[in-house]
Amino acid sequence: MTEEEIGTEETSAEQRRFDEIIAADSRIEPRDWMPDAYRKTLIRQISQHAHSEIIGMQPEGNWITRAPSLKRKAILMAKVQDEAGHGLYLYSAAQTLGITRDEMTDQLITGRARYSSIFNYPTPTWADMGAIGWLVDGAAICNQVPLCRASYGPYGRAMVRVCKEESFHQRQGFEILLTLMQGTDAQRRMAQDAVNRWYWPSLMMFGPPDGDSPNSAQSMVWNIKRFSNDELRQRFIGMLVPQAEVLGVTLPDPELRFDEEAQQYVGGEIDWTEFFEVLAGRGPMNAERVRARREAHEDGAWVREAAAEYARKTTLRQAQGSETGVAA
Ligand code: FAQ
Repeated sequence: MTEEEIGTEETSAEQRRFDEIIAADSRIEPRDWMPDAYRKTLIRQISQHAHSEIIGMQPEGNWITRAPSLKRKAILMAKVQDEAGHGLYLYSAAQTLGITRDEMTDQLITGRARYSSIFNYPTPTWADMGAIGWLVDGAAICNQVPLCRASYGPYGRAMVRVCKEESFHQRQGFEILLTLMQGTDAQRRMAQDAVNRWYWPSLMMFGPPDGDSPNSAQSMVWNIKRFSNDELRQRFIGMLVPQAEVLGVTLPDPELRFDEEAQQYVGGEIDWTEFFEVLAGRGPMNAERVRARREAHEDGAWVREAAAEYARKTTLRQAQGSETGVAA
């Protein structure tokens, strides 16, 4: 047997082992062999997800200094910090696949990386904090609960904690809207206006319709995605309708109705032109979001340099200590 033939045989044995793990609905771990395309898809999805969490701090960060009370401010700060934490778990999960944090950051701040379309919309009023929590975190939970069972171990495990925190985020958003809806006419109008602006973009978070989703089929074979974009979007609409009734807000879709035959709510057509415009970088806030992230990265250069220097000195001290037998 030639060296090449041995190589092919080994690869197919590895491929068989990989296929068995997937077929058994078990988990692939960082040191396991995996096909290049699987690795690439995970790096793509997990890094985009991490970027979304980090860019997603900006729309709400905008209101931390203007939250209407100390209690609201404390809650909002905790939420935005949670999103930073989610970004960090996800960057770490992506790093286990062989991409560095520097590479991912560079892709983001040079505008080459995707992040969720939803974060390219402005937050002009306090009610936007309610609408983001209720709709954006609500959509995030709906999409991410099935990801807790993703076949790649570090991703699935990160999702478990992320989902627990997202459910607190969703409830705090619902409660902001409920308080506004029980307030003055002006507050009710402000809440309804925010729901009107965030409803359609939140449906777009689930990605393009199934027929235009090039990655779904393969990701479902690999047990990364468990449901299609349209299935999850449909589930989300079904969750929203009774919650909107409790809130007293109207979902801004005049065609929304309950289909007796399908036993589910069916909505009007989504404006996919808007979605693809945002993906192409032409949403209302795309340029501003990337600019703010780039500036924050540049402003933080001294922290990274100081940490690297501290690590260098610590390692040096430890090495000197072990040479002289003195603990560092
Ligand atoms: N925005 O073939 P598919 C959060 C891209 S939640 C931008 O269907 P796939 C919490 C897609 O990347 C938000 N791009 O792709 C929070 C692909 O582009 P590519 C983040 C989108 O991967 C709340 C192309 O379109 N959540 O952050 C979008 O199978 C409040 C074709 O699409 C996640 O990332 C979009 N909406 O399915 C934080 C969840 N949709 O790479 C702060 C994990 C699609 O081929 C405050 N991700 N694209 O050039 C996923 O579940 C999947 O990646 C999907 C897309 C469902 C998003």
